[in-house]
Amino acid sequence: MRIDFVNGIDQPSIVNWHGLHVPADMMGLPRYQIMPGARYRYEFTVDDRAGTCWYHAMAAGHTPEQVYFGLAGLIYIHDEEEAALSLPRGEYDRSIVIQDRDWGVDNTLHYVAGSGPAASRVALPAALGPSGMMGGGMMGDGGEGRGTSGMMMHMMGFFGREIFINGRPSAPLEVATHVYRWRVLNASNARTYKLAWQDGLPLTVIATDGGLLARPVQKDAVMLTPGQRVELWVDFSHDALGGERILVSRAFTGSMGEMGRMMKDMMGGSMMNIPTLPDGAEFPLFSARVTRRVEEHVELPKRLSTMVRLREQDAVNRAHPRRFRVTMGHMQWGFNGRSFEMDRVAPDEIVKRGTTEIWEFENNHMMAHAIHVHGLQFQVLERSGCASTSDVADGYVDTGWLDTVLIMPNETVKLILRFRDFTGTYAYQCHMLEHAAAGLMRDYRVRA
Ligand SMILES: [Cu+2]
Repeated sequence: MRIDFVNGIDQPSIVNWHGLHVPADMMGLPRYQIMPGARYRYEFTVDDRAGTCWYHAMAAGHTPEQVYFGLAGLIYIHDEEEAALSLPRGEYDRSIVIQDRDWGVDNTLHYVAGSGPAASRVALPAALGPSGMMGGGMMGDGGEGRGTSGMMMHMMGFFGREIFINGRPSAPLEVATHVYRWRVLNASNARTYKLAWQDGLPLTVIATDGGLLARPVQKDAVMLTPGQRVELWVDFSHDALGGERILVSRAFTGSMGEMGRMMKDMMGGSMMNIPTLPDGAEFPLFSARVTRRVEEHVELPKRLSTMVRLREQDAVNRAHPRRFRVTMGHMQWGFNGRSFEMDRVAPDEIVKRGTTEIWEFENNHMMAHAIHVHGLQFQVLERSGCASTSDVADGYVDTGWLDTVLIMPNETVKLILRFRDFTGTYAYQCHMLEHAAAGLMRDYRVRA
């Protein structure tokens, strides 16, 4: 690929290729961000499996708002293994990008930013004022325009009241009596979805972040956290003309946890930035309406791809997995107590090229996180903690290649990763974009 990125906005920016395995200086990390009017040339070879990746803007301090206002899109990768399958193609291969948004009073998109002109200025309830729990030292570092509302959003993430599909609010999807391949991306800033059909029929999953599964799996619901993709096999071929099916996000517990409830109680739940559509609520996403009859049948393949499982015994650190604990201090998120620093890698964030490692991410916090490792696809070895018995665990699709993984409160997930070939400095982060902007992002280095 050769891509020239020209920065036509009035902020620094760069484009991150989410999920692609490319050299570190082609990843589009904040240290490569360019100024307004400048140009960055990407040149890399795509050697990933077939699948659905995406790209989005990154910029120190500006990632959440740039993605929110639209700087994101999908990348489809095809290969021969996929081409040999009879999967739905052309108009039957569709992208479904899910995002939550808020309208401002002037009917434009509204984002309660942590800084800049869009920052909301709301009155501080006494409990949250300078002497309250969110006050004190935390208010000092914000600079112009940063209010409590912005600070809280940094910690919790943005949760919009309205669901947009492919950039449009409440637009029904018109379908034919045919089988579809739906490539579903959660491009929301912070909201996790529990995808399910309203009528209770199971979903047929054929792919995750890193491409096709070995074989299709049926799920009553699928958890999709920010940054993740899932591909669904959706069969409308026996549906009646005029019929309608509704995809919903089912209720789930534990994501916002105590923190969300506490803040909601304090602020009455009605103010800007306190979600009126809480994370984990049940709500419809969109409806698919059958408007056209076609006679063509496509059979669901029994086998989809060759899934190479990475083996725990091949990991160089199998006796002592690398541990990353999500931490919080001084209104900053962090991994092991360290927040994002441009161009800084700690000694325990350096791995060796050509090795396989086990990384354990531990979340003892009251909020869920979306752990994303840049530059590769990994696999889940195991999970432990309370979420493994909750109403969320059934919705994990942990059998495929992933680049982003949901960890619920009090959950630990053990990942296996292979650092194949490129050396250089990559990143790992929470893909709840406000969390990353508030520190939950670090670099890791692959050395020769
Ligand atoms: Cu997070």
